[in-house]
Amino acid sequence: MSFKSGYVSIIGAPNVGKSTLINAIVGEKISITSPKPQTTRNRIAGIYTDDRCQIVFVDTPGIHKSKDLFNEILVSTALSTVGDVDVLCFMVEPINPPGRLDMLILEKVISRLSNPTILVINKIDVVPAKNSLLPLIDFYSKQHSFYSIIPISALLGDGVKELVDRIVEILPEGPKYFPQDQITDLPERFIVAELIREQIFNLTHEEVPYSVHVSIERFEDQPDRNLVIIEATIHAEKDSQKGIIIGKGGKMLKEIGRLARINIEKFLGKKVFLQLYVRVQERWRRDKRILAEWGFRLKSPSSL
Ligand SMILES: Nc1nc2c(ncn2[C@@H]2O[C@H](COP(=O)(O)OP(=O)(O)OP(=O)(O)O)[C@@H](O)[C@H]2O)c(=O)[nH]1
Ligand SMILES: [Mg+2]
Repeated sequence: MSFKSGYVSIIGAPNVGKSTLINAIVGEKISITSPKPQTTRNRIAGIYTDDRCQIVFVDTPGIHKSKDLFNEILVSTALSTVGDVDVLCFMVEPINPPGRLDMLILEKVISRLSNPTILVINKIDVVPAKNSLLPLIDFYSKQHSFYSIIPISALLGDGVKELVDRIVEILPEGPKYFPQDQITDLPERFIVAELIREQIFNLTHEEVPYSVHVSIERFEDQPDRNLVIIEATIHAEKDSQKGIIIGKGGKMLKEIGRLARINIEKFLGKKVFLQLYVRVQERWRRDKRILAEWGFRLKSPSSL
C-alpha cells in the first residue's frame, strides 16, 4: 500500500472543541482548551503518523464576528489556513437548528471553497439519543455537498478513528514530512507559554483571560539535574487585572503556577522550576507594534 500524507485544517465557531480534537488525535495536549470561547489564538499544527499516513492537523482560532484588531487577527489566522489544505474539517456542535455563526461560516467560507470538506459534529456525548442527530445531519447535507458527515466526541475519543480513516481516503500519496515521533512543529517554549495561559483561562473570569498574553523570558534546560528552569511574564492590560491575577497575598498567581507546572512537567517529561511575573502592557490588544512583536499579524482575508 502506498503512503499518504497531507494537511487538514480544523475550523469552526469558538468553543466547539477543535483543540480538544487535535489533542485526542495526537494523543498529547499540544493545544490548550477551556470552557470559554476564543481560547486558541494561533495556527497550531498537530502531526499524526501511522503505518499508512502522516497527517498534519491544523488547529485554528474559532471564527467569529470580530470586534477589535486582536479579534480580527484571530479570525484572519483561522481563515488563512483554509486555502491550500488537502481536507477541511468544519466542526459544529449538535445543536438543531444550527447556530447563526455556524450558518455564517458555512455560507461565507465553506461554500466558497472547493477543498473536500468533512462536517464533524462534536460533543455527541451530550446528545441523549444518537438518532436525534438525524434531522441535523439531514439539514446539513442539504446545505452543502460534504465529503462526509461524522459525529464524534473529541472528549471521549468516540468517532475519532473513523474521522482519521475517512481523511486518509481523501489524502494524496505523499512523503513523510516529519519524523515518526514528532507531534507538532511548534517550539516547546510556545506550548509552555500556552499551558500557563490555559490556567489563566480556567481560573479567572470576564475580561481577564482575554486581556492576558504570556511570554517566556528564560528557558534553561539543565539535563544533568533533569530540570528545566522557566521564567515567564504574564502581561495584563490594566492594573486591576494584574491585581486579580496576583490575587490576595499572591494566592491566585501561586495556583496558576502550580497547575501550569503540572502540565508543563507532563509535556516536557522533566521536573520544572517555574517563576511567574505579572506586568501591565497597556492596551496591547490594539497596539500593532506589540502585537507584531508577539507574533500576531493581520492576514487576509480578515473577517467573515
Ligand atoms: N461534552 C463534551 N465537551 C467537549 C467535547 N469536546 C470539547 N469539549 C469541551 O468544549 C470546551 C471547548 O473546547 P475547546 O477544544 O477549547 O474548543 P475550541 O473549538 O478549540 O475553542 P476556541 O479555541 O475558543 O475556538 C471545553 O470545555 C472542552 O472540554 C466533547 O466531545 N464533549
Ligand atoms: Mg481552541
